[in-house]
Amino acid sequence: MTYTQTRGTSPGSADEHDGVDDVLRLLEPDGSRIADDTLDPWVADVSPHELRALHRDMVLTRRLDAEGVALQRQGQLALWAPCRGQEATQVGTAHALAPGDFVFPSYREHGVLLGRGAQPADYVLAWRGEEHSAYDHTTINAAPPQIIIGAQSLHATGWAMGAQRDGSTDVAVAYYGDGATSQGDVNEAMVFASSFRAPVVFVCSNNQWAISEPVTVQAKYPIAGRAPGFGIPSLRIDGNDALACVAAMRWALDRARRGEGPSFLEAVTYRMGPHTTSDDPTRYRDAAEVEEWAQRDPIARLEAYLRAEGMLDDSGMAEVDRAADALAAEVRAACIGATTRAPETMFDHVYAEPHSGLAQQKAEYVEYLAGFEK
Ligand SMILES: Cc1ncc(C[n+]2csc(CCOP(=O)(O)OP(=O)(O)O)c2C)c(N)n1
Ligand SMILES: [Mg+2]
Repeated sequence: MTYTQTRGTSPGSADEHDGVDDVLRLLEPDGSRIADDTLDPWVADVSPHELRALHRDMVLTRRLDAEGVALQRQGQLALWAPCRGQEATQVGTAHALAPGDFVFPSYREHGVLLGRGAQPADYVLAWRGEEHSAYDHTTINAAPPQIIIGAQSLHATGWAMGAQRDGSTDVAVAYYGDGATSQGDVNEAMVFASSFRAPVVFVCSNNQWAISEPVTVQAKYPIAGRAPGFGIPSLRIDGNDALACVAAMRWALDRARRGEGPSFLEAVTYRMGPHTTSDDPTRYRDAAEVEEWAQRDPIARLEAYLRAEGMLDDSGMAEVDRAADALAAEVRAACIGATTRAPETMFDHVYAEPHSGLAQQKAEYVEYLAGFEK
């Protein structure tokens, strides 16, 4: 069996491996371009146009994320899970996908949805409680944001096994966090994916925290290092380097399309904000740590590279900022202008066909609601 064992996967103590610099990268935190034998071949053809698109989508994601937080603070959304700091992982990996691929995101993957072509309402309606699910999955090829930690890894593996049986070259992608790798679901999904050589990519966004638990408590060995034990090759990449994320994802997708089965990416990144709008991270982490990671900002890094290469200037930046503000305004309008449907319509799309049990539940619920009108 062939494993791709890379940096961060050799045996050793936790102390040797919790280093965030033990990763593959193409852009240093200051934006300078470095070579990497594993990643370089996968981005040799990336054009200035694509690089600018990556940067633009990252700026749009950050702006959209800030709008989500603001809408929650103003009482327009029940909850929001901020992705600030994780834009390179999300936008970079999504950028490498083909239209037929299908993503299974967590609740934090706003930049992945942007990459799939989500519409303004798609980001907010579920968080406002207007929809069970956020969007039409067949339009953007994305499953609903998963709240049950790690469950989407099983759904992605099942979808991939279906695609495999259809003889398709489409690939499933499961996005989950560092904390999710401690869940049984994720480990079961990896066993199935490996056993059936399912065309699935596992993208683990190691943002250093699972709510208030630091990754160092639950991972005494690099998370990417676990995958070869399942027979799944892995790469541990700098998740704040958009170019490295594109490269690694292309590597993984290519393996899947060629029938070589699953791959695992550990994208080492940082959750710059709270876990959700219900969380206060100052209770459990130091300001110094947040400040340290601010120096590794994924957007500033790509911006510095593009400016140094003459691919971006002030007027280009101003245009991107205008586009970001326009998206935020559209998201806000979609949120505030949403029509609240009758509560009993929540039964409408649970099953493809109606059945008597569901009809009974709906009738009981309507009767229950009527009790409040007296
Ligand atoms: C099965 C399950 N257990 C517990 C929770 C509560 N919970 C919500 S988010 C979270 C932490 C997840 O951390 P991680 O996988 O690192 O993802 P991140 O939130 O950092 O993106 C937990 C324990 C849940 N939603 N589902
Ligand atoms: Mg996490």
